[in-house]
Amino acid sequence: MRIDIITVLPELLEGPFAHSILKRAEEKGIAEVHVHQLRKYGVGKHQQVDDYQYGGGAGMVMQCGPLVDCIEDLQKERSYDAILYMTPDGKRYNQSDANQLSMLGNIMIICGHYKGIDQRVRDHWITHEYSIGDYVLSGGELAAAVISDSIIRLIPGVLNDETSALTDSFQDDLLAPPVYTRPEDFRGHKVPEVLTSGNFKEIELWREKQALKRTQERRPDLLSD
Ligand code: 6GU
Repeated sequence: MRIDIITVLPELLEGPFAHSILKRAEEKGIAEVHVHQLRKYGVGKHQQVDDYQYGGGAGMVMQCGPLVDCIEDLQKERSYDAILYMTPDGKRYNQSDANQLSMLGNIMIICGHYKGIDQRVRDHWITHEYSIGDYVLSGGELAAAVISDSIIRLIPGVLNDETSALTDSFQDDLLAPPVYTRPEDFRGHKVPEVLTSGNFKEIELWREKQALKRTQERRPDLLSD
């Protein structure tokens, strides 16, 4: 898998990809992430990428020209299975979207800023629009990092047994059950007895019940879907 991210703030993406599971995936050659500075395609002395909006109103809009030049430069090198635009008015991103995207080969992600990007780019170049929740971020970069992480960790070979995605919350539309580690008694707070019983059938049953209870209490919407 290859992910190309287009942004005016590449620095914002350095941290997430330099560490942990994403770095391991890159080292294993399973996934690669390339970040592109949109300003290289900007116009004039100041390499401008935005302008005032038609019809008036506060806030700048990212222009078609630099974005489409950058997209098409990348498309000259390879074809893309999806061109994502990160925006608060996109579809609310979930685990099912992550599962589907993780099966693709080449993905491009456009990070919006200011009032967003010219609608014509959305209409004619973007294939998917995602929001990562009902709140507003200053730009799409952090959302692009979140989505990239959620996709890459699902690719076979990225995670090992210990970090396996199969037992994640949401993977079966249930939240994950509570987990405990040593010591068995911490300041009088004890680990549920069943977990130290050695009875694996009972343990599995307890975990299923806890997952269901937690989902009913915290996210009943997941059960009704
Ligand atoms: Cl994808 N972008 C921005 N700017 N804000 C968001 C978002 C995306 N998802 C939730 N809030």
